[in-house]
Amino acid sequence: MTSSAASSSMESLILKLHEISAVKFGTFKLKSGITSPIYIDLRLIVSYPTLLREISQTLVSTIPSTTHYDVICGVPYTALPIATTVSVTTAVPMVMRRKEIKDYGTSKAIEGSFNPDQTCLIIEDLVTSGTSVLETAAPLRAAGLKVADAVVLIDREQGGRENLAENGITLHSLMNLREVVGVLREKGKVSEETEATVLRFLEENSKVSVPEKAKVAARVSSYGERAKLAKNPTGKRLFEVMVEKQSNLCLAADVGTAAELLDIAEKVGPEICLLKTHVDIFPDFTPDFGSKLRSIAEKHNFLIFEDRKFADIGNTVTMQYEGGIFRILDWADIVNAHIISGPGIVDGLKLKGLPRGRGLLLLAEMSSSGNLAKGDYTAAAAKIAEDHSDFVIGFISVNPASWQGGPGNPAFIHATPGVQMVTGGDALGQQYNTPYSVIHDRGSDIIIVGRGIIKAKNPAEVAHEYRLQGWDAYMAKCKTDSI
Ligand code: S5P
Repeated sequence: MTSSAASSSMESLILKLHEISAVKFGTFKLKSGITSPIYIDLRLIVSYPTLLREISQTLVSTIPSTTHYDVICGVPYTALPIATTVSVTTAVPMVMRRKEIKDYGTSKAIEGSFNPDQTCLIIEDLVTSGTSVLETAAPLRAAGLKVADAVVLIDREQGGRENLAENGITLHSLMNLREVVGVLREKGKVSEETEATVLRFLEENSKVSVPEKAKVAARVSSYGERAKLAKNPTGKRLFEVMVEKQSNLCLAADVGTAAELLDIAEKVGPEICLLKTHVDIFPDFTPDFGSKLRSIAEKHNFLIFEDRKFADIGNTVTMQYEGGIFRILDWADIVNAHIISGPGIVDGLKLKGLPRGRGLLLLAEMSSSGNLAKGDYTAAAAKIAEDHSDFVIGFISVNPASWQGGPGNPAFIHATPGVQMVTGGDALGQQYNTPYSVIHDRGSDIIIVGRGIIKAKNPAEVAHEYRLQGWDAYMAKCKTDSI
């Protein structure tokens, strides 16, 4: 399409969108919390099939001819009819991303047939920060598809383009808000004053690129720098392993037997910095389990974290840590503890653990819905950690960016459970966030992934994808730091 043809079809679209009230002026509170003088609601277009076809055709002409794609995927829900129309008119097959993964049936995140090495173009109606596009790119990439481009009808110019570029996605947009309001002003549809208000809003909000929380999360140092700050040898080692393996992935290996655990540790070992166990679920636990797991950990260079969640008084936990059938102290580099019983629990565990160079994570927050670890409780965990920074290496946390003062002392590691490629939960209260959101927006350092990996057909492959996503989110955060 020539540029004048392109601009006249853009003009015609803007006028039609205005006519059906898909473009509104007034005072609107956006999802991001900011108040906008302009609001675009493209959900309406399903009622105007001719317009839907026109949008789809114009959108296709926006994609540079050099852009290669084998399949397309619309971001649910508004862009689904657009993607479908594009697919029907261009005969390029479509795939669909499920917003919620069913825990029955096939449990697929991506519906449709495709080959894992194909390239997928993402189609979106409106981009603000780019978060929705990223949420769709994640499961597509996890399924093996390459995602390098996204095409959008309207770019709100609020950081989405930059955010997507940081994640390897080039954004192609048909128009931006400035153009929308410019055309409407030119055609006498809005007043000069309204145009000025919108332009002023865009000026003032052009840098709403990352959520406020992410800025808090974006603290200075890299994992490598932070290794130097860690006082505990295991905490230091963990940071170092993360850098050596470019991995901030912890596998929650909640499999049925010790034999299965050793098997998955061997397979997924190259991808992870940490392997988390719940040894008390194994019917076949034997005293040589620890040494077997340690030799796999040495071979693949990862640390071992027994998720024992100690909760008793200091004296009792010393015995639970060292004794019993499991003899956790002998083989687990890291254990964790609730602080419900007060700081004595840390003293107790430290008594046994510190001489062996072990480390402790405190449960400052939990991922399950309705949990009570929040507010003053979380703040108390942070304080206990500071008082025992020789033994405490960090926290199990969920949203350290929201803590007062953010994730805090960079010597401490934040590890976050409740991670899958898509947000959602299970039937028993677990709540999931994406790797990007956990590392980049919520200010954590390590993603703890269980069923997202162990229930996959090929756990090693999926773990690889989680590693890449976790690491990319960390790299994106490092870039934000240097701004
Ligand atoms: O708050 C928490 C703390 C932990 S350690 N929520 C959690 O889910 N965990 C653990 O993380 C939980 O015991 C399980 O081993 C893992 C999450 O597994 P997934 O299958 O839901 O990813």
